[in-house]
Amino acid sequence: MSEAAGLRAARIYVAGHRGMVGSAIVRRLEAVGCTNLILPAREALDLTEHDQVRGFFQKERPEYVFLAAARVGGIYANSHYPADFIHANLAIATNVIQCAHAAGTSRLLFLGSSCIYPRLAPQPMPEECLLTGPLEPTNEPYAIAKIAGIKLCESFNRQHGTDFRSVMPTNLYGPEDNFDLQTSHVLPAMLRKFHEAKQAGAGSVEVWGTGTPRREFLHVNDLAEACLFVMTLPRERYASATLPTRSHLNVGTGTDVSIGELAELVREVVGFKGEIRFNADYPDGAPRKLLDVARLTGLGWCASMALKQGVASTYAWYLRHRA
Ligand code: GFB
Repeated sequence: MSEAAGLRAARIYVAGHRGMVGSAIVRRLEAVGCTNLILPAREALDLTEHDQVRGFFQKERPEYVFLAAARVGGIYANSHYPADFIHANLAIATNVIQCAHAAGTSRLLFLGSSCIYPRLAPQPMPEECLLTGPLEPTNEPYAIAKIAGIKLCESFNRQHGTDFRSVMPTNLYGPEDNFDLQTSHVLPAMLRKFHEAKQAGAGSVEVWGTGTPRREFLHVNDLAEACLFVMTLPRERYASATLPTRSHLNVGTGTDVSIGELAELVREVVGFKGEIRFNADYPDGAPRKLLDVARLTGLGWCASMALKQGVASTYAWYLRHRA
């Protein structure tokens, strides 16, 4: 059976299936003909509770697991709730990975984040610069939990011969994103701020920081496609593509923009005519985060959604569902 046919026939659990990333993975799985999806109600399973997770895995015995569940947020949320970020993400990773192994899951894909790399990593950041320098302080607790997730997968593979893989996505955006101005990431925050300023006839919009940090933005539908691509790579192919560590693969677009350029783009898409004001009292965070995506492109996958098109379609989604 081909890898794709194997996935279609399998019992698949998408952890975090109600979030932006998990719901995009579910849409993609359904689009390629996967019908055997295990999607428990949020109230029925708390992934930070080991006994609940063990009971769920023993009962459902998923063959494939996409581990997209996480406590996530932007620079403000990461800085203000560090205990929640490290605790919830460590608990989710240890519970799901250990219980998947105990229940005989054949393949698992753990989703991390580009903030696992050192604050001053070489740009673009290759997979092998993991653990080569200090992390960005605004999200160190979250990054440590994500690094632990990678190392859990790597260690279970080494000790138990499992086939647990990891992908590190760059900054994501798209439908089902969080548009709360305190806890969201920059792109949904800007869509909402510019939209509300336009509606109110305001003269300016405040953007946090200096506008000089650079970020790479990947549409969540592209990420979902990449996740299925990596999940269905033959085992030896994944192993050789991730040498020497055999630990993880970056997922990004290969291009970045400054926060100032992003603000201009969002202003244009929303149609706001006023000014952009940068407030340097807010932190900038990492000066630049651009992933080196050579390994994934070498395997045959690259992102297809242009940033302007992705921002426009996300704005349309926001208008329909959240405005
Ligand atoms: O998206 P963001 O919160 O996360 O911020 P990070 C990116 C940049 O946008 C920072 C600026 O320089 C912010 O100061 N920014 C400007 C804004 N205006 C706004 C705004 O209204 N809201 C927000 N949120 N930012 C996160 C990490 O870092 O990235 C997480 O904290 C995770 O751990 C995530 O890795 C992908 O890119 O700085």
